[in-house]
Amino acid sequence: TVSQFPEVEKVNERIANNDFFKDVIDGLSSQPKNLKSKYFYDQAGDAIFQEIMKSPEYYPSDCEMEIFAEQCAALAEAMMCSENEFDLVELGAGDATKTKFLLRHLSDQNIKFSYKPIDISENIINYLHATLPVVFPKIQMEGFNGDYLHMLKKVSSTSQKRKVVLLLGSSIGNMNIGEATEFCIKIRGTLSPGDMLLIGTDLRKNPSTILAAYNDKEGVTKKFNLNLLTRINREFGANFDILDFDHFPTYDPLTGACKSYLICLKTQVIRIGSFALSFQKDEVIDMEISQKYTLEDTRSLASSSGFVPVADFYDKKKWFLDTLWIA
Ligand code: AVI
Repeated sequence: TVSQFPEVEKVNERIANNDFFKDVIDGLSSQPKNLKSKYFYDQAGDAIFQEIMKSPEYYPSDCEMEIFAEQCAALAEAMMCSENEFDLVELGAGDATKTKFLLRHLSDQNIKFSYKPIDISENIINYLHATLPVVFPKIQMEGFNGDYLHMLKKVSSTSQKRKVVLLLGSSIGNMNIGEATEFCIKIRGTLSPGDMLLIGTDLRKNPSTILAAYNDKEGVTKKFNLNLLTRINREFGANFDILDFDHFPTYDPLTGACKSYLICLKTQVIRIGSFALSFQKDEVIDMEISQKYTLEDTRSLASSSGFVPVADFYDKKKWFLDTLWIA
């Protein structure tokens, strides 16, 4: 049958069996309402995240950049890079800005390894394949496009070499402690004794400094959160008006949980595909957690997921920690 509304047909076709759609409907039908922050990163979201990293309040990327810019020799030594040939596997490589410092060091030292970036964005993997061999002609690289754990399993099943896995940028913070533990257990499950994991965590510090990083004056973080509503409008023909929602970040210094919510400013019904979802005035949508860690938190994450910590790398302010674990 030919629909009278081909646009609606197109949307319906796109949303059948779509995980993003299912998660949106599930999340917005739950109490409290929630959306998964992993969906922030469409093309516009990627660009807004770049803007966040340049904002004066958002310190985590600068801190970790400093660690990579200044401590590559120590990192390489702790990772035992000069021993047997190994695979350097990066989960969520992005444009590898920080990792390039390590790649430069390893390449200059003529250390034998393969760089295996994994990213959910095909664009990113294509970009790395096009650019890295030009900058680092001596380095072997093979990119993998897909889900972190699936691709890590694939890397493990296709290479017998020792693995050093990078999970940078405090990505682990976008899971609560329970999810982070489960995730690290799964990573451990793909690794063998002697393999390593370097994990970037944002540390607890003055609560005002943390809160400001998620409440920048320019409103970039607000735009980042609202962009997910715009994405839902575009991909599923929904009718969110972003002016009806406000950004509300919180930080609890007792638990280290930094959270972002969107607040609905009026009672309304939002249509998404064939669903009609009620929103009350002042109702919140739980959008994102950015968990902040103590050193002890990282230690218990390591031990509950089957790793042993071997070295810690801090920036000068001790605001960020890259902690290296061995399986
Ligand atoms: C990607 N992730 C580690 C960022 C963070 O700090 O949680 C995402 C972000 N959300 C708001 N600002 C930055």
